[in-house]
Amino acid sequence: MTEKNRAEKAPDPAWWKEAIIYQIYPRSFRDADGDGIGDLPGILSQLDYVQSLGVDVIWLNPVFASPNDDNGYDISDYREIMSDFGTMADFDRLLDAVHSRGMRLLLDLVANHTSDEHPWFVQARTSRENPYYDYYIWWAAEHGAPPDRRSFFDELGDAWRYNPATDSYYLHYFSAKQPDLNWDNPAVRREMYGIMRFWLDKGVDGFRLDSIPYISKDPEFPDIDLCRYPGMFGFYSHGPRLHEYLHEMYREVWSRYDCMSVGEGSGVDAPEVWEYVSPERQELDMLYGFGPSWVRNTTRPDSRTAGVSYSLVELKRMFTAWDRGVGDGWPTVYLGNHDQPRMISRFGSDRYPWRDISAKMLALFLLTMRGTPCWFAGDEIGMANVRFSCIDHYNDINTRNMYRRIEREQGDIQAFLREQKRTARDNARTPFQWDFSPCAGFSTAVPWLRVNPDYRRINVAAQERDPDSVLNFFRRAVAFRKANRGLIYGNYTLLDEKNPQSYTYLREGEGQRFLVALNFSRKAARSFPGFPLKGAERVLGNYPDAGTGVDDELCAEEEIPLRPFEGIVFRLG
Ligand code: TEU
Repeated sequence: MTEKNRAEKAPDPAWWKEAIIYQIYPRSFRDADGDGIGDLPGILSQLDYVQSLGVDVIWLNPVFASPNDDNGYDISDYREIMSDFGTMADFDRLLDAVHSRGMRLLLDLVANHTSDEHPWFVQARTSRENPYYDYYIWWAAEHGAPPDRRSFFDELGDAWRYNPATDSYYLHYFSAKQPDLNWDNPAVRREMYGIMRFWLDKGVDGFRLDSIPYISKDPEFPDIDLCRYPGMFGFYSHGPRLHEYLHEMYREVWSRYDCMSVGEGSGVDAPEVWEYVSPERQELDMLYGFGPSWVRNTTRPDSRTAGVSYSLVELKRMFTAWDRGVGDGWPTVYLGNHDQPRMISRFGSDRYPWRDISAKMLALFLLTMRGTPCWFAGDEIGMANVRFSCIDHYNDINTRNMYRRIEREQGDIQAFLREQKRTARDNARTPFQWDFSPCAGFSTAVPWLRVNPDYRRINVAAQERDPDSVLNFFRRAVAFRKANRGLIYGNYTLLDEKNPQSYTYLREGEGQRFLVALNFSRKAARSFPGFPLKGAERVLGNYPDAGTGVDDELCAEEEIPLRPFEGIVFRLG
């Protein structure tokens, strides 16, 4: 099938295309047993709230047994629940309760690496003759120094760690406590498919697949072309047997269940996404890219006067390229998760007077785009970056190890701490803000990570009482998406590629036509869709006076005036 044909085929309906995914970081959602750490009974106790949002699928960050070097992304037993979070009985209760409310549950599976405390690795590292040795990736010391490979979290940046008992180095793309599995070993693949089936047999509805593009490694360990792959990480997602393994996974697991799979597309560029998600290739249902984080970290604002602190033109280009890149597959959209700072601090403004209005505008964006929205818990009340000022307040291994490295290299620690206020992952991991009580109603004990002090203003209890709150607007926008299939299955067309302040697009399909105009800046803007809006009806907007109905004055014009962070959805005649 050509790229053009792929893009033109109408999408087949599927429940996961119509779903809104609500991502819960279990450690931070709700602590039921008073140890300062969120847990499964805590999530269970708040399911009415989750259901009241109108979302359908809950994605839980890893809940498996783990020594928590990387908060559950280092698994020591794939068939057990992390003791901090509860027991298997708690999990079963949660799964039942989610299902009885008509929602579904996704688990987050880490298949690229295990914990170094996983029994496989404990065995593997004892001797080269151990049957588990080949479950991991090694470089024998007699071959000299291992080839240069970078690690995300290692204090020295090195992805190899020497293991005296075997006189060899093991590979770890993440921390030294997260050794990479050897997917070329068929026994490893069988184990992983067995684990997936174990949870699907229990009734879970699918998986988010962590770091999935990294699973295949070139056993020759060639030199990396750093011009093509600056930072090396893009190279990691282009292993020679990756698609063979994903197809095998489909055959062995996904094809046997009514489930969904969404991969973390780290290192994957838009033109390649279809290779993962095109239905005819039988690999994954969806993949989410890293575009939003690149945009924020690497690009300059389009214009100093635009009132946007990053390049909106680049953000639009990125979302549009991803939409096109999936071909006849299906996109996902998101602006924040547990690895990114809070979306409002990054793409809106968490400062007075823009906070609520920009949080609502970003909700309107994600809920009117084509693709399954992945919504990160807390964004529906406009939770913002905590901006810790001292290293002791951080928990994240990424921040702490980078700090140590800069300290060792006698780099600029203060500059690093300033930068972490904007970019650190812990910004998104602070406890969920339920109410006005100490610790924001998250826990009765000292929480594992400090609560954002703004909980005294920003919390669920306050927003439940206010019909104009971000929370209640989020609910309305969710209901609006659900009620209009054109917003789910309709095509997406970008209309104002070059405008540095506004993001305007058409959604057309299922007999409906919507025009969405969003001002991403803190200044008044004008959006030019390129045609007169005659007969257009305002159906949803984030300003309290936006109202609904046909706006004759506006509709005669070819431009839409937008107030700061204003977002409007029009139904076109
Ligand atoms: O992240 C994978 C990843 O590619 C990293 O770039 C990640 O974005 C990290 O935040 C870099 O700063 C996944 C998980 O989402 C992340 O939480 C885990 O730490 C990581 O895998 C290791 O399992």
